[in-house]
Amino acid sequence: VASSLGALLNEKAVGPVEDCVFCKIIKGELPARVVYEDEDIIAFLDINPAAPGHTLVVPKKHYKNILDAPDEVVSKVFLVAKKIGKAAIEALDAKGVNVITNAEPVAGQIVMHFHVHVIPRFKEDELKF
Ligand code: IU
Repeated sequence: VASSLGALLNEKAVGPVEDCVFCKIIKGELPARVVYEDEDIIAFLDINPAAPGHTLVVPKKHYKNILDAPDEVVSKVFLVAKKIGKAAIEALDAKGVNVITNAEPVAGQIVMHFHVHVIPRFKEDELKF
């Protein structure tokens, strides 16, 4: 019982985190250009896009990053990222996409609410990842 209780209490999801900009977007307290939304996930355009159509896919529950999120949340986020990548190719005539996530500041994570970047790529862009 102790170990199963411990595991249950170790659930990392927390309610909306004060001062978390993505929690505020999810609660509708900050505006965002939303491109997809369902019960668990929201996706919106990055405010500082690396390329046109750069989208962030975000679980509505707050997890710090991919390392903290349960597998089913990670799966859902990446499935939505795939859908958005295909939509970017269709709607924006992108030629490919980068699908990336940063975990921890040392890896470039700035917003500490798990998110996946979908970055449409165009033949003429010169981004390096
Ligand atoms: P990172 O993986 O944590 O480094 O990415 C954070 C992204 O969130 C980055 O691309 C920002 O431009 C983006 N962003 C945003 O879209 N809206 C915001 O209000 C803030 C950051 I703060």
